[in-house]
Amino acid sequence: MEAEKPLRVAMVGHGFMGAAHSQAWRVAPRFFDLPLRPEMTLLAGRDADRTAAAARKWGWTEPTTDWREAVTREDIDVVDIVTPGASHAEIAVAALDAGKHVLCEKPLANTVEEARAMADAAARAKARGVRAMVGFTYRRLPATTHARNLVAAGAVGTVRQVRAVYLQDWLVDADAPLTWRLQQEQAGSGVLGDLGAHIIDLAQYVTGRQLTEVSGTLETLVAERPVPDAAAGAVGLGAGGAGAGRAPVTVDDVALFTGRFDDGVLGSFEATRMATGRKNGLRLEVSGSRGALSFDLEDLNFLDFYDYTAPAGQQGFTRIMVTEPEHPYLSAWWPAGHSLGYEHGFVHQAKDFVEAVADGGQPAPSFADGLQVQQVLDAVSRSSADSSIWTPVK
Ligand code: SOE
Repeated sequence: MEAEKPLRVAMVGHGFMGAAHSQAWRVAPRFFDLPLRPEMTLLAGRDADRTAAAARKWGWTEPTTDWREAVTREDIDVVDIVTPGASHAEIAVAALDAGKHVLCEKPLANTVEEARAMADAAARAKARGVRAMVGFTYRRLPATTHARNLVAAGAVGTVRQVRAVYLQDWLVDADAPLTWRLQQEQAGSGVLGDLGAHIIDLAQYVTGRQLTEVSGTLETLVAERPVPDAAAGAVGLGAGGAGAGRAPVTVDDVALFTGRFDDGVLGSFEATRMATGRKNGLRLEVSGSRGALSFDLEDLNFLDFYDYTAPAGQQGFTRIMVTEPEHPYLSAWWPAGHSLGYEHGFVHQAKDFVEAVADGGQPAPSFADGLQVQQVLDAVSRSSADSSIWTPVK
């Protein structure tokens, strides 16, 4: 039954994440019985024509080139931030201080200081019934929540080790343009914050543990790239215009780090956009005393489980098809075996956010959770700056 009370949303930004969030706001109330009815009221962007086109394409009632409208207008209840990280803090703090609920894409910010300011603003706003959530959507796939539930139920026994990788290859071509994700001032970091943030959050979510110390290496493999003509002016890459040439890459291409969780368990992490042939290869494996769990985002309807307690002749990884109605989120969708996709994590995120806003609960992950991930990212970056972590072979 459709909710009566609207929840009027303004989204700031309209790139790849803008598309994913737009679909989520449109689809969530049609598959879940939500306590509030999301309304796609306002879309804010920098360029008037492109923002108007995006609003028409994705179903937003009104475009604007002034994001502050999202914060000041009385007919807006939620500000959904899908811009590059450089603007997350300014928009989120203004929105929370104005009494708007906020959903903000990952990573929460570009620095720990910005993330802390956002978490503080969220704490102030919470006292007034305003809620904030950071968008780590991979924890909202049925298989990852099922994995978390299995670990918590002791299915793998004592957790011994965690290993997580997030492998993409869209930067293997040295002539791939210098877009905002490759600029320190826009993105805060490279693959560390872009993909590393995902595996940090997911490893912590599935194991129910938090990282307390790390040792890492960041590397830039391609030192300069072509400046995209269209973006040259927009993201401060100089005069822009045709043939603006090449500019230095100011962020990491590869992030490798080890981590120790709060109970001493060790984890290994790799995030790269240079893994030739890997398109969206997030893999998480938890090794325990009684078994193991393995998740592959490129095969996201399945979870592999190994029962170490089974008779020797019956041991082997079992492919659990996580599509049964009793599995997380699935009762709203199709019969068993009909599969979900990348976009469903965003739909589940919108659903969980609306429910938390309606019942006054604390959406997870909170901005405090986002700050903790930012602190892990910052620790990896600081560790990488310390050359003493390398021991010469001799
Ligand atoms: C990077 O290519 C990227 O778009 C990330 O920024 C997203 O967070 C991830 O979901 C897909 O890959």
